[in-house]
Amino acid sequence: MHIHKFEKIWLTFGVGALLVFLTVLGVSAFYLGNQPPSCLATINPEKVDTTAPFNEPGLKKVEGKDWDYELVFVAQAFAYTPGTVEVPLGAKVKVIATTKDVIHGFQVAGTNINMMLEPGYISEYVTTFDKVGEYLILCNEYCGTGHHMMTSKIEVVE
Ligand SMILES: [Cu+2]
Repeated sequence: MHIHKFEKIWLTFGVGALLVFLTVLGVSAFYLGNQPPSCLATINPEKVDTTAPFNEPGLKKVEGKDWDYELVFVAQAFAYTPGTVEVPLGAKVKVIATTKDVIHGFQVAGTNINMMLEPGYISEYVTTFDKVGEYLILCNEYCGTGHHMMTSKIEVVE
């Protein structure tokens, strides 16, 4: 079978790109331990209100961990609890969130926090807030008639 020279170059490039991609993915997942924000911790979605830490949503200072604060959010149609939260500037925060009903999004505009909240799963993301300002939290998964009103706010203060 005759394969044209350009065809060969293109095939080599395609297969090479795939191998590079799989190598990067493999190193990231199995060596660096990167995982999706909601793949390990589970929760009974009917008992969110009585399960720690979701029985006390909001910001909490923690000791002896890799982060200084834990910021707990509960999502349900069509709101987040808490509605507004203040975070001190420069704080290393672990955002912990789940949903009580359907799938919701959890995107913090202007940051790289963008998680999907799935019923039965806990989504987590560790970040540092190093700029003062107001950060809008939006739902980016269509969840029903009030979806467009589903917001919350993080205020980073000195
Ligand atoms: Cu929504």
